[in-house]
Amino acid sequence: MLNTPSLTTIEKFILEQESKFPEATGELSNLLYDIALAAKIIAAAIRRAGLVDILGGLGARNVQGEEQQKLDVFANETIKNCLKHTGRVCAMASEEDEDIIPIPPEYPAGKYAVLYDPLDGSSNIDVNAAVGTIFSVYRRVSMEGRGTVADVLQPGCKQVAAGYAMYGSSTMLVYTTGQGVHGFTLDPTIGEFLLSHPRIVTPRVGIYYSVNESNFGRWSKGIQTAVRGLKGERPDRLKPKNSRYAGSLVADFHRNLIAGGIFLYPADTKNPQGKLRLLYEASPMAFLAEQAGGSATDGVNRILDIVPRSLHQRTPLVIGSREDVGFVADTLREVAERQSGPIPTPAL
Ligand code: AFP
Repeated sequence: MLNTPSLTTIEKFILEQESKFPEATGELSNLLYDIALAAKIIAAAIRRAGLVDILGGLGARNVQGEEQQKLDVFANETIKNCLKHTGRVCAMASEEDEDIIPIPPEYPAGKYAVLYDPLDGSSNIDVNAAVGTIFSVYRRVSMEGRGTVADVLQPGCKQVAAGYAMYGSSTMLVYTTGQGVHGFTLDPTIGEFLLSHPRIVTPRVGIYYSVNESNFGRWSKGIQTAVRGLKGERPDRLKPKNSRYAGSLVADFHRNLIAGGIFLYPADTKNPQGKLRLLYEASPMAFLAEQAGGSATDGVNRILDIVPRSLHQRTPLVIGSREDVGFVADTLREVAERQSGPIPTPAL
């Protein structure tokens, strides 16, 4: 007779976590399953992406005669379709949509607001490299009815859950509800996310630094000095690190989370506010980083304390192993002080 292995599915794990909070209604748990389902559907589409040239490219029609969608459009629609009818969500916001996404009038509105980047790093699709979906969940602040912009414009410290799906050599779902960070790997043979990385703790000091160094000439003096330090110019303060940059935040963040490291996307003369989006990229990753023992800053402020003013606001981002992020923040302050006098130390 075959033995049934004792596997922890994402459902079992979320239920066990929920049972620690007697007041929990199960709505957040169900919302996380909804997101996990969307991730499975997106993962299945990405697995077939390389076949597009064989089966028909963009603008081609599939066997039902429907036009094939670009994968980022597909991912965006998939998440909307997995969440809009559930009665758990009052509003959504997506990196792909200019405005807040209302819940259609035929469906009930719920108590959570969900923000997401449906396919982060999508330029990687063309070269068969890892991409991801990032999500962030807030409790609504409006009292009733359809959600409003105020429900999605909240500082990261108000998140009740955040995470990402990474579509790499395997598909993973990594999330936090403020009780540590947990990672699940999709077993494609049974279509289930199985607990593979319980309670992820990121090393205090990392071995990698990840930054697009082609921007070096466009950075501030402070960032240039800090990155030189990460490479080994400050052996008194920091062991030299190895460089790794995938150009996909999810892939770079995930590697650094597990192995230890720091990711930077600073402001530069081309992107004076930074390139990454506060609500869809920086805040959810900052929640995960802090829950795993790391930290995240825009160089001066803790990312989770930044109060957003607009849906697509950008921010510089320095995120990862706590001591490495501290090194960069210290260096930025030292260089700024040399240029203009003493600056108060921010809390990280
Ligand atoms: P895309 O989704 O447009 O590929 O952007 C990805 C991203 O937002 C983030 O995932 C990467 O870390 C970063 O941009 C890469 O930007 P550079 O190509 O400027 O290095």
